[in-house]
Amino acid sequence: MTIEILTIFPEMFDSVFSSSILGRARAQGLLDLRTRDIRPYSASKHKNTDDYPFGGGAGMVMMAQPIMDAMAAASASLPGARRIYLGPRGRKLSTGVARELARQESLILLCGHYEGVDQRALDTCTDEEISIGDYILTGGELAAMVLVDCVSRFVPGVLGSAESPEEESFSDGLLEYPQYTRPRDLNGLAVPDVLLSGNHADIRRWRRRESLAATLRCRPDLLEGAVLSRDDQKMIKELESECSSES
Ligand code: 4G3
Repeated sequence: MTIEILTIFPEMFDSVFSSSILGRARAQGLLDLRTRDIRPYSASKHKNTDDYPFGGGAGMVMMAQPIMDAMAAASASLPGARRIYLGPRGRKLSTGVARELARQESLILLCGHYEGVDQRALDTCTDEEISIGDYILTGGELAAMVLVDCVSRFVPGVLGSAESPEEESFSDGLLEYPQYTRPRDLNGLAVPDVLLSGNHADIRRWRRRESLAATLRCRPDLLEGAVLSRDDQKMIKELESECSSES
């Protein structure tokens, strides 16, 4: 999968795209992550990319011209790519949206700054707006990094052959069960016995119960959209009665 990011701060992406799983996936040729600096596309004498808002008011607005020209160059290098603007008005990023975007061959991400972007650039040069959550950032760059990271997990091979994004938190709509590693005894803090029992059916049942318990306790709203078996529903009933009998 190829993702090209249009930004006035391309250097912000260097360490994130070179480290850990994204760095490995790029080295393996599974991901092609590139940035395109918007500033050189500015036709103005001083290569400005922002200007004062028509109608007045505080702050600056990113000019349409440099973005439109940078987008034209990006689209020529990646014909047919889905063009996404990262902004607070967008459709909210979720596991489902990430899974859908990972099926695309290529994406172009536009990062805005200041108080926003001239609406004409958004109207003519982007296909959709996506938000990573209900808060404002100083720029769209961090939002683009979050989207790239989240989408990349669903690109086949990126997590490695043993790991699957479908086994992690949220894929079945539930929160994760607790995990432990060595030592067995950490200054008196023990690991739950069942995990050392070697009984894989018991371990699977314990983990499912812990996932359901964590979801019920921390994010009961998620149970609405979760995929639940008869056994799951029985366990939830048990957990609810245990919970109401606690003080
Ligand atoms: C204001 C994305 C700020 C308007 C970008 C862009 C939050 C998100 C910005 C605008 C951002 C988000 C840049 N802040 N919630 N900052 O995904 O169009």
